[in-house]
This record gives sequence, structure tokens and C-alpha cells, in this order.
Amino acid sequence: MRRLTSCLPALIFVPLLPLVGCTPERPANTNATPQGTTPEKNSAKKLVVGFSQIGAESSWRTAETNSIQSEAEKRGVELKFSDAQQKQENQVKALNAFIAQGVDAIILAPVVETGWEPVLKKAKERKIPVILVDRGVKVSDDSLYTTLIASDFVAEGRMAGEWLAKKMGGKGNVVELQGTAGAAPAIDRKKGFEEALAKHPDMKIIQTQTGEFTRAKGKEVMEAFLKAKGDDIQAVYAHNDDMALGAIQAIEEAGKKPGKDIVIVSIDGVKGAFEAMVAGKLNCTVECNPLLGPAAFDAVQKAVAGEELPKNTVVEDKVFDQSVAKDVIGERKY
Ligand code: GYE
Repeated sequence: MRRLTSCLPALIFVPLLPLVGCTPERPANTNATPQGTTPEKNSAKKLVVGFSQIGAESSWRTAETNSIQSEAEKRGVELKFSDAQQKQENQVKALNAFIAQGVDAIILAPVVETGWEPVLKKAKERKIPVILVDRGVKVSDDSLYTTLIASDFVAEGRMAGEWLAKKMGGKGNVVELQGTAGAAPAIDRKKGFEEALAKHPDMKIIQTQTGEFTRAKGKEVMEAFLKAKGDDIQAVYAHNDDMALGAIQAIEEAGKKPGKDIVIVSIDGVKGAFEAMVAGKLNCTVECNPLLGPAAFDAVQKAVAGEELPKNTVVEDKVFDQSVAKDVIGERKY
């Protein structure tokens, strides 16, 4: 997806590919206004939406859950919430339950990219629109979901790599803490970062491993990196702030100064990252806005009304480093 300039407000939705002629079909049990009937008849029925969330692995994820739950409440939508504890089979079970219950729409944050076709086919057969938030899926037929509302993870990885290359003067060894294996953000953030580093032959990734987007695993993997490569490490690239915060703990416990002896760049832009930048322990974070509730329910309401939706809506991201952290930390919303 094309990179968006970073001078726009923090959260702007940019439809990328207008959906031509693929108006999502109305769910069989919709309260949407069938053509030619008066909307009033349908306005009374409360929308029922199933939300399959990945888990609560990071503060970013918690912020996303809060945004969707509070937006549902604000709009008087009945939200059936399911926490999959990081397991795709739990998400598939939840989607099957939502379909059996005949919800009006489904919001899905897919833990990994593949393995969704059978259950998405069932939702499509029941004319239940599926709104993807935050992570995409790989399917042979993209009419199996209505729309994807997410950041451009490749751009995020590229921005992180470009920032680090500038900070390091184009040279140094990097260790990489990857997100969840098979997850769109992990795959694409790695891709974007490697694209940026390809322009700097004196920078290389000397160790890379998943830290599963969690602080605890990020610390554990960083401890192993330090044992294996200690003084050869000049920088850390973490696919999310929670793993970066874990790495900071490991670096301190190894007697080194995070943010100084080892430069650290990560992605998400959560409050903890700004606090670490103000303390001089994290050098840069690339924002990935989790406050997707309003956009998700705009899409739900359009879909159940049978309106056209863009296939992709890209959430605008910005780069924040220590030079601005103190000035903006007070206005951060998550
Ligand atoms: O970066 C991380 C969360 O899917 C973009 O998942 C999201 C990622 C986010 O656990 O903190």
C-alpha cells in the first residue's frame, strides 16, 4: 500500500481501493432498510454485532478493545465480545457462534493471515458482513470480507528502518524482535524494515526472533540476544512497544544503557513508549493507531444498510522520537 505523508492529523482514514459494484449483500437477518421500504420500520431494532478479538497481549490491543467496546455502547449496539487468547481456533469458533446466532455484522481482528476461508464463506452465505480491523487476511476471493481498516504495516517498518539508519549514520548491527508468527503486522513490518536497510549495506540484522508482541517474551528474547551477541549489538528493532519495553528491562539488567549504548526503535506509539522516550530509554516509536471503534462501526452501519465500502481503509501513522516526546505525551489518547 502506498505510503501516506506524515504531516496529516494522527488519525485519518484514506480509502485506497473503491469497491466497484461489490456492494456487500445485506445480511438475511439485517435490520437494514430493504430497497423501497421506509427506514423507520428498521430503525427500532438494535444492531447486534459479534467482535472476535485476538486477546490482550499488549497495551495496544487493550486500547483497541476499549475503543470498539466504548463505541458500541455509544451507538447503542449490542456487542457480543470474544477474547481468543491468541488462538485462531477460538476465533473461528466465535465466528461460527456469531453466524449461528444470526448477528447483523462481525468485526474481526484476525490473529494470523491464513485459514479463514471456510468460516468467511459461511458468513457470506448468511449475508453477514465481516469488517476486518487492524490486521488483514490472505483469501482467494476478497468478497469474503467487506472491508479492512488497518495501518500500512510495510510503511511502518520502512519508517522505523529509515529513522534508525539516519540515527546510526547508516551503520551498525541490529537485533529484531518480531511480532506473532504469521500475523500481518509481523510479516509486513519485517518486510518494510528490510526494504529500508537494503539501502544501507553497513547495517545488518544479526539476530531475529519472535517476541510474540508481549513485554515478557520480548525481555526473554532480548536476554538471549545479549548473551549471544552482547557487545556486537548497536540497535534493537521491536515490532511493537511492549516488546521494546521488555528489551529495555533486559538491557538494563545486563548493565547497559538502553537508548544510549543500544538504540531502540519500535512501533505502536502507546503511552508507555512515550514515557520511555521521555526517560531517554527508547529512541523512537512509529504510531499505529488502535482507536478503530468509530471507523469500525461506521463501516458496520454502512454494510448493513447495503452501502458500498472501500475494500481497504488505511489508518494514517506518524513517527515520534525523543525530540518531541515531552511535548506530545500529554495529548496522547492511548
Ligand atoms: O502492533 C501489537 C498488537 O495488530 C497492529 O498487535 C496490531 C499489533 C500491535 O499486539 O501491539
